[in-house]
Amino acid sequence: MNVGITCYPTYGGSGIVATELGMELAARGHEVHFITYANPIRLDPDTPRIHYHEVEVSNYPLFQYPPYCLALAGRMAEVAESYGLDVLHVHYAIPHSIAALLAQQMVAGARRLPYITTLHGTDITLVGADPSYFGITKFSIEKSDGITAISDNLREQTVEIFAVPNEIRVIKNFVNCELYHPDNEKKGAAAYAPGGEKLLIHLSNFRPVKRVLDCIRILAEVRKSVPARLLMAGDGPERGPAEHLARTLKVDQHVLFLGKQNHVERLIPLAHVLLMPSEMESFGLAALEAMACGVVPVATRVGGVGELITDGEDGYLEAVGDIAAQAARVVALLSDDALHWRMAKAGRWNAGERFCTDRVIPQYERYYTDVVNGGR
Ligand code: GMT
Repeated sequence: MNVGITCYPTYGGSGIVATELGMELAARGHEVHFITYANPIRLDPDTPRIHYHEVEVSNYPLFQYPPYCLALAGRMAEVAESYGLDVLHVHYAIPHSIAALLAQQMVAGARRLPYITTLHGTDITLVGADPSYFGITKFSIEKSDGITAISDNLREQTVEIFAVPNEIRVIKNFVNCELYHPDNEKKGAAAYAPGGEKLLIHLSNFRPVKRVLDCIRILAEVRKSVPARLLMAGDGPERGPAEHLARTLKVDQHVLFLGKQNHVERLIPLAHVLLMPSEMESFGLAALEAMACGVVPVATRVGGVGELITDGEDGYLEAVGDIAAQAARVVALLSDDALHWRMAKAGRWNAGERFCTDRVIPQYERYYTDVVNGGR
């Protein structure tokens, strides 16, 4: 098939899922066309059957806001006509879904261009629910030829918030278990923990919804009983406040702010525990990547996280903001090697059995076939 993919190319779960999906589809023989404003961060454009089409947004003094959505729609239509796209697959509803609808109408005289919208989370729970975007988000989702959501929870939320009558197919996040795997030796950890301390890791876009400050508070609590250090991978608006809090709590010597990382699959396996104290998480891709690497997640009981982590078996789920409870779980894992080993093994098994690419990519392929053939 000729598949067009649009996503946010910067750091964020939806862009990562879209990029990895495109790479996997190309490996399976599909021609995959990324239509984005920048090369997606984990995309290697030299990969066979991967094509990258940049969306250029020209500015003009009249525009206070350059009309990205229009430039995107125009580019989607051009690529669809030039390369004979069978389907457009957009990740994150706003504004990609409405751009796809415009592109579909632009090429309607020449070809049928069905589009699939994959909902990732904040496009429904936060941004889409904002009154200024609500109507257009609902409209563009309902006009989609296919809709997928990355968890049962997100599907339920979409129905509850937007009363979408269309079928929403749940296709969960996935991980490449060959690329993401445990490193039992953890030799590279010495670079981050020269004193042999155990490592905690947090990965995110440092948005308020991630509760990044909680990671610092948890580390401060954990260090009262176990010498540990914290790797903070990513960047965003909460980084400055987190750095400030680390100094205030006198743990700044034990927190390493690494910024945006291109190869998290090399970094994650060095840690023992992943902290994911989010306010909301429709699935929690970072926790899945950690589990594939034998790193045990200590997370919050929100959204779709319970569809991935079985509390007490392959990770822990605690209440949002309950620092004491999350820190106690981390301390237990860092002080009991047998417990850590058992849970890490269960997590790796869960990731491989239920969420590896081999299980999930065929679900997207089947859905493309259904949508292209006219069904939903
Ligand atoms: O978490 C973010 O802020 C990024 C966001 C995105 O759309 O890029 O992530 C969402 O999509 C991920 C991939 O499908 C999910 O694993 C995350 O749980 C989800 N984030 C939220 O729901 C907050």
